Amino acid sequence: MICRSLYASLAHSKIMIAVRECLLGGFAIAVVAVAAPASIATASCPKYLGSDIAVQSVSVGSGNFSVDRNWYGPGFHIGGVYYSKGFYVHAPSVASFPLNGAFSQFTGCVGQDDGDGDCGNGSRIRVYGDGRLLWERDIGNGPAVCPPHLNIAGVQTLVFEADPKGDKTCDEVEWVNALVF
Ligand SMILES: [Ca+2]
Repeated sequence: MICRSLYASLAHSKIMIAVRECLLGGFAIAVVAVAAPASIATASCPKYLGSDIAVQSVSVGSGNFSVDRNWYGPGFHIGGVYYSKGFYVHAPSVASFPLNGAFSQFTGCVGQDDGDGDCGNGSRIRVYGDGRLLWERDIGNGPAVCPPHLNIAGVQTLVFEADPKGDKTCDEVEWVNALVF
C-alpha cells in the first residue's frame, strides 16, 4: 500500500520508476531494464525512515523521538505546510537507521516546526553514511529544506544529526517524507 500511495503523490522520475517496479513486480523489471540505467532497475521499494525502517538508536535534547507526529500532535508543520510522514527530534540529537546496504538513494526534507514561532538561532543538520558526511546545512524557521538525492549505495547505517549551535531554544527538528530506495 505504501507503494500505491507514493505512486500517486511523488513526481520524481527515479522514484516513480522504483515505485512502478514495486507495484508491478517482475513485469516492471523488464520495462525498467529498457527505460533506465541498470542501477535504477535494481532499486528497492521506497521505504519511510521511522515507520518502515525503525530507528536503531537515538538521543534527543528534550522530549522524545517520535514518528509521524511531533511533540504536540499528528504530523508536522513547517513553513505553513503540513506533512503527515516523518520523524521528530529536538536538538541536540543523533538518530541512526540500519540500512544494511539495501538502498541506493535518500530523499527527504527537513525543517523546524512552526509551533513555537520564529525563535532561537536554528540548527545545523548533518547526514552521515557510515561516518562519512553526506550533507550539511543550517536551518531555521521557514520552508523545509530539501537536500539533493543522496547517494547511499552500500551504506550500513544512516545517521541524522541536529546540532543546536549552542542554543537549543525551539530546535524542534522534523525530517519529512524521508525515504530510502
Ligand atoms: Ca539552536
